[in-house]
Amino acid sequence: MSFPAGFLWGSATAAAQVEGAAHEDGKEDSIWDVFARVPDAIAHGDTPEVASDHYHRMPEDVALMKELGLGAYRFSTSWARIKPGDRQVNRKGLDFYSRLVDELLEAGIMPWLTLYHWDLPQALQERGGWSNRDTAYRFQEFAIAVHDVLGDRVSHWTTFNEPLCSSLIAYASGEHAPGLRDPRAALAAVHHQHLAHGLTVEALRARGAGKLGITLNLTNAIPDLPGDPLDIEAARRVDALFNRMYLEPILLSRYPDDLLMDVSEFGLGELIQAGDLEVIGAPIDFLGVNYYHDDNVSGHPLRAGARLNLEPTTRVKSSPFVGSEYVTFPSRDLPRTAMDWEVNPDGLRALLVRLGHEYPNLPPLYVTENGGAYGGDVVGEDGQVHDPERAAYILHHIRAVEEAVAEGADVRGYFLWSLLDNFEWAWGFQKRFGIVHVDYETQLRTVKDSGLAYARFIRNGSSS
Ligand code: IFM
Repeated sequence: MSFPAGFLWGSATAAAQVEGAAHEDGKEDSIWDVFARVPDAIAHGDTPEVASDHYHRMPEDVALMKELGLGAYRFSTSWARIKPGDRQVNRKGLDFYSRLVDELLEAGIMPWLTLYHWDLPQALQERGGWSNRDTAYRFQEFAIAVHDVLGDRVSHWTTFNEPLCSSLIAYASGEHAPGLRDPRAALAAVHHQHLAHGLTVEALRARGAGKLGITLNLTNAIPDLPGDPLDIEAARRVDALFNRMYLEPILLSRYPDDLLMDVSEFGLGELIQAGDLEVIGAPIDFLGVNYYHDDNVSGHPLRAGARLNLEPTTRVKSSPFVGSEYVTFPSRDLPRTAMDWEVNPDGLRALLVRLGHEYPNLPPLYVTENGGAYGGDVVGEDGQVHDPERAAYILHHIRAVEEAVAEGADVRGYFLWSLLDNFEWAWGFQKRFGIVHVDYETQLRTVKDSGLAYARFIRNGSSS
């Protein structure tokens, strides 16, 4: 395969998913520590307390990354570890990241830092969390504290990972911490996270930070029946809510008009203060794209559900924002992962190409997450983990990125999700995304066949 010179090959994790040490060295509760105590919030009662124990095994994990030949490692910083209770800076917490960055640089791996991957300090949640505008200013302070210590060694700074999840899924669907079902609070969270992003880009830019960007999880919203007006309308609403509500403020300093009409009863317009959109649209140097699957959308859930033999309760989603019930994935005849997500590499190609067509001022793109959870990841008698489906998933998606580049998309890197098996949020530990298997009893790491294939690919440009 051929990729532009300097193309970055990496892997990614997030603090709450891998670190553990949830109450060590001054770290206080994040909203995920608290959510994990709510009965039935997380599958099997799993918690992020120990997770993949990366906090204690960091040097060993960096050595593994080196063995795999990774060029970059995308990790996130835990706000509750660094500014516990949002009071003072906790030196011990920041030291962990300082040691991690040194270890990575020593191994020749570029540190790619994400400031926020969903784990708000609980103390701030108690003051309203992201539905409180003040949280945006507290985030800017947190970002500055991290930059003051790591800015000399970290070149790439991502403000937020997937704000869609830490707003709508956290505040409206109730599936993520803090587990609320309040559409107004969810839209306030969207706007305040955007504001926090813009304030932070301004502040870090003024401090001479290297490259600044944000990571969005984007999708192609496909009308179930291409000519059906209700399906087309439902897909438009999903596209506005999942894609354009994030892309347009950040890239174009505006919310889409159709979105503002769709959600008018929930007060988004009233939250926007003079000057906010200019701050939010502060120029960025890269856009991170996380891609897992498309969303196949219908405004006729019963019809589509019956045609596709879907269980209405599990496959038909309703949303206060979409206006009517709609059907999302999986509804096409494609293979699925253990998350029941369709495997559709061509969706990644199409997304990367169309972003360049739709946003003329698009900065360079990085695929900051892509990967698959599969069942059957066990260490066999031969001491190996044979996961051919994941290996194929990865190589097919890499090929899709190559095709997108050939069609003109300015993609500069690919980060596989995830380096390690980890705490998959409300799914707990059962869903394994890692290219390195983690035995949660012993914390033993075993590189899976997919990890070996990715390493060969990085080395030779092919998996053989
Ligand atoms: O594990 C998550 C990650 O935290 C954010 N993006 C999607 C991954 C898989 O669900």
